[in-house]
Amino acid sequence: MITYLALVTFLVGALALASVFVLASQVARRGPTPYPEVAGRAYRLRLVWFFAVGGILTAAFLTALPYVPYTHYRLASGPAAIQVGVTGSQYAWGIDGTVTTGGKVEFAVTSADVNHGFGLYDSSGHLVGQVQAMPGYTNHLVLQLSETGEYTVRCLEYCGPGHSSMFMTIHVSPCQTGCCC
Ligand SMILES: [Cu+2]
Repeated sequence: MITYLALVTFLVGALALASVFVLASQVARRGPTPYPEVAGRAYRLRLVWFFAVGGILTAAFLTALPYVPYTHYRLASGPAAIQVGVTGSQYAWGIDGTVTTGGKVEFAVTSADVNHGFGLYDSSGHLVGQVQAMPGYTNHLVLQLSETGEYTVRCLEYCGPGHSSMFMTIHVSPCQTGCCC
């Protein structure tokens, strides 16, 4: 099916391209057209193109906007049910708090020494969220975790010779009464 679709797409594209060449050669045979004759048409065509392309891009942008992957920005609008402090240091993570599913979890991430990258991975190895861990500054990452189990925190910014061993496991437990939504 895919091969057939690719063949049809190629043939249609090749035909369209060949048509453009044939049309261009026909127009070129007629010789140059005086500029004042075509100027008005060209300006009108340019205006049509401007609104057509602008309209298509605006529609595509507005359609895609709800699907942007930055869910934590949307989640950040309400209060988080669970507060978890995270401190990175060469070469370990310290965590203060318990993470559960259900409600919003706000990770307050900082560093005790140099810049680190806080990256939270689920049990399948997919990156759930990430934020910089910076000395003297706290970054807030709000997530809503749907699966219980073992999550892994890895450092995503090179911070020294022990960087590759800088990870920690977080156990995400089921939602208890009062932590949901
Ligand atoms: Cu690191």
